[in-house]
Amino acid sequence: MERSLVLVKPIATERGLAGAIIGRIQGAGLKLTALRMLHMDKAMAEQHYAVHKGKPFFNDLVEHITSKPVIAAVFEGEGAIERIRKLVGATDPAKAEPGTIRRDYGLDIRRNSTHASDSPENAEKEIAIFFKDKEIFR
Ligand code: FUP
Repeated sequence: MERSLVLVKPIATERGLAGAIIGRIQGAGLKLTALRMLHMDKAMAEQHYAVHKGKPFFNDLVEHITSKPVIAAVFEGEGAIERIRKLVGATDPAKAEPGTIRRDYGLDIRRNSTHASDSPENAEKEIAIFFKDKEIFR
């Protein structure tokens, strides 16, 4: 079974969209196995976005993700990563397909409402940043 880490970013948590975003993923048949609301600090954000360190948008990205609380979730299912990435849509909401989460709820490329893991390796790394093993259920 594959696992994916999903973050409802500050802009979407603040706008009351967490239920809708999590509901879409559950509605597509993925199993919710962990959930928490937290305010990420800078160290946590830099760890989560480590692959983007040094890129021009890195500081703004860290600033947004630490600006207000996020909701972190683990979903499990066959092919979970690709299925969730499809539901979430392209990074830039303006380029995301109609009916995707980012197209419907994102404001711009940085405030695109939702993060979803892009590979099994990254998913496991990201899940470990947010959850202890005993906090994930099956
Ligand atoms: P994604 O995997 O779709 O979340 O996209 P990336 O890993 O390429 O980017 C991670 C985050 O960086 C995105 F959610 C938004 C932000 N970003 C920018 O702010 N500007 C860019 O040009 C690219 C990404």
